[in-house]
Order: sequence, then C-alpha cells, then structure tokens
Amino acid sequence: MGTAEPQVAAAGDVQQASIDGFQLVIDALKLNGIDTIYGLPGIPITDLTRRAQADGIRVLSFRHEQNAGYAASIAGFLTQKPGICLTVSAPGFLNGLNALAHATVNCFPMILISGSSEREIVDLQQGDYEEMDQLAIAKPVAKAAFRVLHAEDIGVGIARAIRAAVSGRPGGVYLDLPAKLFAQSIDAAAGRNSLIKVVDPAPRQIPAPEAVKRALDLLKSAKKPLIILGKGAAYAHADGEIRALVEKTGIPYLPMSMAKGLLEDTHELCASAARSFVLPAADVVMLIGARLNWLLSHGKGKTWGGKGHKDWGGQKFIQVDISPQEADSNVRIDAPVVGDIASCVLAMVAALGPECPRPPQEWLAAVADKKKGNVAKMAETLAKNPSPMNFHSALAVVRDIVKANPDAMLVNEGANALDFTRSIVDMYKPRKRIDVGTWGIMGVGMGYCVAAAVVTKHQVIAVEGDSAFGFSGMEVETICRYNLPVCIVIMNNNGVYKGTDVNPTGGPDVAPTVFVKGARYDKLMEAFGGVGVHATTPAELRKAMEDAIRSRKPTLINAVIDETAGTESGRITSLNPSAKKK
Ligand SMILES: Cc1ncc(C[n+]2csc(CCOP(=O)(O)OP(=O)(O)O)c2C)c(N)n1
Ligand SMILES: [Mg+2]
Repeated sequence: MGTAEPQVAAAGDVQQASIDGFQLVIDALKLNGIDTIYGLPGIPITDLTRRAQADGIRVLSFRHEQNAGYAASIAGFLTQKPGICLTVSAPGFLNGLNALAHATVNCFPMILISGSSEREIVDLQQGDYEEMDQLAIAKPVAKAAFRVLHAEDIGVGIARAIRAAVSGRPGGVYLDLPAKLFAQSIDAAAGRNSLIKVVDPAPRQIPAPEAVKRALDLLKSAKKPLIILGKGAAYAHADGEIRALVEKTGIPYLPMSMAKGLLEDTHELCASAARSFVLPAADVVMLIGARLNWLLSHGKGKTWGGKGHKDWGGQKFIQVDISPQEADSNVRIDAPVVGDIASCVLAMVAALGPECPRPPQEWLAAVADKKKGNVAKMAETLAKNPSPMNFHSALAVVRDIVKANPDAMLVNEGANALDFTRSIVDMYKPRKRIDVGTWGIMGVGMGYCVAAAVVTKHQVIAVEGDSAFGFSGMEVETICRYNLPVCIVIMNNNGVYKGTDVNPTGGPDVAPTVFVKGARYDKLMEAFGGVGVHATTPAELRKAMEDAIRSRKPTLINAVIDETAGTESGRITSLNPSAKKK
C-alpha cells in the first residue's frame, strides 16, 4: 500500500517526461511554420491527422489522395513553403505519388509524407498490411526521398525534407514514416531539443556579375529582343523587379501560362496576341524562369522560324534560371544567368543603369501592329452570340468576370477549355492563374481549388473541361464541407475534345471520347449542399457567376457548350498522331 502512491506518481511523471513520434512530427512541422496539411486519414496516420488538428494545424481531408497531393503542390507554388500531403501506406501513397511527380516536374515545393508498414516485414516480403517499399518507388519521381526510423531523427528528417523541397530548384520530396515510428516515445526534453528550425531554407543565389554583363550586352545588341516569362518567374515573388526590367528595357514579353498576370495581360508590351509572330521574328530571347521544353517547341523548329521541325531559327538565347544544368538542354544558350530569379532580375535592373536603350521602333511597331490585328479578330469572334453557346461566347463572360474580380484565383484544365481560356481570359495580377502545368495534366482541378481558396482566401473560379473535371469531381464534397468560395464552370461539350465522335463499328458502345449526353454536373454540387446552375446562354452563365462571387457559396455551373465546337487535342493537335493524319 505504502508504495502504491509513489508508483502512480512516477508513472505520471514518466508520461509527462516523454514525447512520442506523432507529437515530434507535429512539433517539427509547426516549428517550421507549416500550418496546413492536405491529406486523407487511415492506418497508420489517422492519429497524426487528429492530433495535428488538435494542435492547431489545419488538416484538410480529401476524398482521394491524388487531389490532396495536387492541393499540396500548388500550395507550395503559391506560398514558397512546402505543401504537405499526408497519406496512408501503399495504395494511399501511390495515389499521392502522381502529385509528387507533378510537383517535381513543375518545380513546386511539396512534401509527400506517407505512413508505411513494418520495415522487417517489407524487406523480407512477408506480406504485411499494405506492404510496399515506398521509398524505392518514390525516388525516381522525387527531388529527394528520406525515411526516418527513430524518433530522435524526426527533427533531422523534416528539416532535410524542407530544405530539399524549397532550396535551389524546388521539387517534390518524399518522407517515409513507418508506423512504428509514431508510437516510439523518447525523453521529452531530448526530443524537443532534437527538432530543427530550418534557417534560411531557400538561400538566395546571387548571379555572377560577368554573367549578368554578358546577358545585358547581348540584350542591348538586339534588333528584335523578346522576353519570355515562365512560371519560375511567377514563383519568385519578384513582381516589382520583373516589371522594372520589362518597362526599363521596353522589350516585348510573352508570359507562359502560369506567368500570365505578372504584368497585366493588357500591358502594352505584352506580346501574347502576337505569339506566332514574335517567336520566329525575334533575334535575342531572354528566358526568365522558363524552360525550352515542348511548351516552347524546344526553342527550335518552325515555331521559331527554323526550316524543318528540328532546325534552329537563328535566335540567340539568354537564360535566367536557378539550375545551372538547364542551359543548352535544347539549343545553345549564349548567355546563361544562374541564380534565383529575384536576385538575377534585381542584378540586371541595377546593371542596366538609368539610360537604357530601347529596342528599335520598327520592332515595337511590328509587334503592336500584329497584336492589333489579332485582338480585333478575337473581339469579333467574342462578340458573336451563337446558339448553342460555344467556347468563345462562354469565355467572353468569364473574361469580363475575371476583369471585374482581378484578385480571384483562376484554375483551368481541359483541352479546348484550357487553350481557349488561356488565350481569351486576361489576367491582371501575379500568380492568379494556376493550371495543368508542364505535363498538361488532367485532374489538378478540384485539389487546386481547395488549396487556392485556403491559401489565398480569395474567390476561386475554375474553368473545367467536362472530362478534366471528372478526374477530381468528387472533391466538390470537400469544397462544400469546408464551405470554400469556389465557383466551378464546366464547359460541357459531352466529351473529351468534343462530343460528336461515333463508334465506327456501329456497335452499342459510344466512341471512346464521348460521355453521357446532356449530363447535369450541377446536380452533383447540389447533392452536398452547394449551388448548382444549369446555364445554356452567356446571360445565364454571367448571372450565375456573379451570384456565386457575391455569395461566396460553393457553386457549380454546368455551361452547355456546342458539342461540335472543340478541336481534337485542343491546340496540340500536332502531337496526336491520328489527328495529324486527318
Ligand atoms: C492524367 C491525364 N489523362 C489523360 C490526359 C489526356 N487528355 C488531354 S485533354 C483531356 C480531356 C479533354 O476534354 P475536356 O476536359 O472535356 O476538354 P475539352 O477539350 O472538351 O474542352 C484528356 C483526357 C491528360 N492530359 N492527363
Ligand atoms: Mg469536353
């Protein structure tokens, strides 16, 4: 009897004085300013989601890990902090893996944290619950991959993951946390002391002065200079410096899709409406955070004025990029400038001096002239009001709504629904347009909507192809559950690209690109308490969008589009062997 009391007290003390793996993970994340987790609970991370929420981290629960992953990836892009996606083992991990690869390819900082099964059993392939060697599988698609086996190493593991995700060229990082780690308890003081608050996670990388000089000398020698802004430029949050560079030099610029709005698309130097003129005509091109990948036709071929599809067009290139390996990936780079975009642009603006020569007037006039013609042509098309509604008449409405709400985030995916939106809907502010990115991936839509609403608190407008929407459509429940100000506009043309294909055999199956005709996606939103609208005219679409923005209620507008209106593969018909033959 006499010994019972102290024992209880001692047990209490021991409990107080120890800390478990769950808590160390949560504390390590919080210590590094991570306030949101995008995930889906289950063994072995259910308690991690519960305890993270209890500790003040916002835990957003999705219906499928892929969407949580896309949300985390774009949160990383928008905030420059790694977006965290949390999944269960094997199948949950694999569902999240697509987004991890997407983050790596697009240079978005993201950490996929997955629970995993018992190492000994996995390594002997003895058939554990959800057994999989996740670390090995993640490695090829991640910028880095780590596993933590001991609670004492959680601090280091999370610090390494954060540094790998955001430093240099950002990317997707995998962090493997086996189930047994969470239950490990260690001395509380030692545990807390083992955590690391990462100092300067994405250090500035200052470009070499001689590289800056080489680049500016080349730029000043140009007769027909062009600047191309990529999403790396948008990521850099160097909006003032980039504007200063463009306006000081007076050089026409082309924004890549997610760089739209870095300077307003209506800026007099924006050459988007003259893209097919400026690319082959330019003599010196400065790429800022833009890679010469397929989206820029690899810097050669007919797009650039080359004779054949692999021929150099004769341009000289300046490439501003954080990665020293990027230069010469597709064509010769005459003046690489390596460093973080903000530091590079700042250095260039400073080196330009007050008296910066403007490009020759003939060049500026030629670009302006081309723009004027194309803008007038587009205005004519947009003014038409055909019945049924087509992409142009519907997107003319979206264009007006975005102009009136320049702070709104615009999420965009699809083929025609993507290409037409990109060219018709002007953006006015940086990092407002988020889309399919480097891979032209379908399925980012609803995950992006959730993250955009949560991170920015602004209204979100999503323009979605009906096929594209289907990849993540179930997350409308998530959007309703968290009552997010998201207005989804589905460009419903009954299928992939268009709804008019027929089965050549005459059999009962419809063609592979065709969906249920006249589907009512709006009812899906109503099922979860959101607002669903069926819109068949631009006027109905306009009213529904205005109502959605006024109310900030989750809204889905089923915009019925002429099913013959689209083209195969949107703008990238050339990559589609069968369409090319036609
Ligand atoms: C993950 C993934 N799967 C498939 C594709 C191929 N793909 C490209 S666009 C597209 C859908 C186009 O249809 P929709 O979204 O309805 O746009 P529309 O052209 O009809 O406006 C598909 C399936 C892809 N890009 N990504
Ligand atoms: Mg479609």
